[in-house]
Amino acid sequence: MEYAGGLAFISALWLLVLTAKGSDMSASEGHTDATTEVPWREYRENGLKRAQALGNRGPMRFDDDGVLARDILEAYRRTGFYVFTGVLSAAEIAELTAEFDAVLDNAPVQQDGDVDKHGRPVRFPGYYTLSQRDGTENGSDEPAIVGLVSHPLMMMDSALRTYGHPQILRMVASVNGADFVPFHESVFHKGAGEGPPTRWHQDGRTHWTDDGIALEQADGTGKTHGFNLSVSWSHCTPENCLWVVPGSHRRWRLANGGAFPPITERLAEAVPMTLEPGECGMVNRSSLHGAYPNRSAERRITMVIGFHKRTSAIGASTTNVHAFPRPGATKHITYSEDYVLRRARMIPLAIDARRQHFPEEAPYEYAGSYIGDGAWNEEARAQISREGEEYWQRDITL
Ligand SMILES: O=C(O)CCC(=O)C(=O)O
Repeated sequence: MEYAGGLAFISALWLLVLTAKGSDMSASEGHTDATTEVPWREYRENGLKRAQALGNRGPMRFDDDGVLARDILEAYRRTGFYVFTGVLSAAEIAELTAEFDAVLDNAPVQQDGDVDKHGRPVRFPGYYTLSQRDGTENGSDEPAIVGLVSHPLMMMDSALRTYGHPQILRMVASVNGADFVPFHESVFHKGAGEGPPTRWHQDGRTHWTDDGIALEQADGTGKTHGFNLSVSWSHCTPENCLWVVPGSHRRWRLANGGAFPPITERLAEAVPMTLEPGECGMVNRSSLHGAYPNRSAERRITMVIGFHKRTSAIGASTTNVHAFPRPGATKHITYSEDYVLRRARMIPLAIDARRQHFPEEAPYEYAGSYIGDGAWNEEARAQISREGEEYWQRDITL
């Protein structure tokens, strides 16, 4: 998940917004793309077939020692992504959707505005990424389209609780080690008929050799860029979902002056990562991925959360594009232990928030260390959202 317009690397979402109106590509039945001249229907069916053959989809299964089944880890490491089915309950999805719809209803009418379409003050004015509707001018009264909401853990208790989901965190520990640490969180909203594309990109920018070979080894050891977990609250179809190029996480396309293809190009080797509500798509941040503009009748909502190996984060020097209210800014940074452990506090806070809401569920026991109090209460809520000290100020781009 990469949005900000960095120097060598321009963000997915930022460009997504910038290219949304300029793109003439439509992921709709019968359309023929100018670049590939493959009819959408054929491209979609081929993609679905190839996705099904990858063997990287199914429920979370754990061995007796609590580690994710070996064949799941193998398939994730081979293909660079994995779809977990049946993770969130319908009741949890309903809570997420209701809270998110309230966040959308309170969106600013224009980027940088602080009033919503009802004339009410926006609660979190700096956190929305908007694009203009086709055919409207900047500054028109027509509300702009919300493409992304950044830092949902601060605005939606349901999102915080999902972040503390015990199955998800057990899975994360299997991939990143028991002392895993956070990355960043946001909600992608691809509105029906008007969802902007996400351009083809690889997120990882830090742990490559000079020639663009992944420091992450085939068996998952070595420094990694972590993964983005798209937690789906909607039907993610080939028309509106993320597409991934299997196996592309081993080599960085920007190395040696390389470039990413434009999203107007239908990559023959890409496959759609379709998701039903409650399913989760884990994508290695080094995988090449993107989404075509959503011209379908169904909106797509995915909350992207992510985690890193602690050893890949502490001491890493890189360009951070996530520790800002919304995409668009960058800063050079070396992550200290203090920075990382303060951010890691969001994990026990989320677990505690979830324990209070779902008392009958066995909570995850986080084995990593963190700085701060892990009890979720009104004081903690105030601390993580205090202006200038918000928890996301320590997001960890790698
Ligand atoms: O879901 C999308 O369209 C973009 C998500 C993304 O770029 C990511 O997960 O890295």
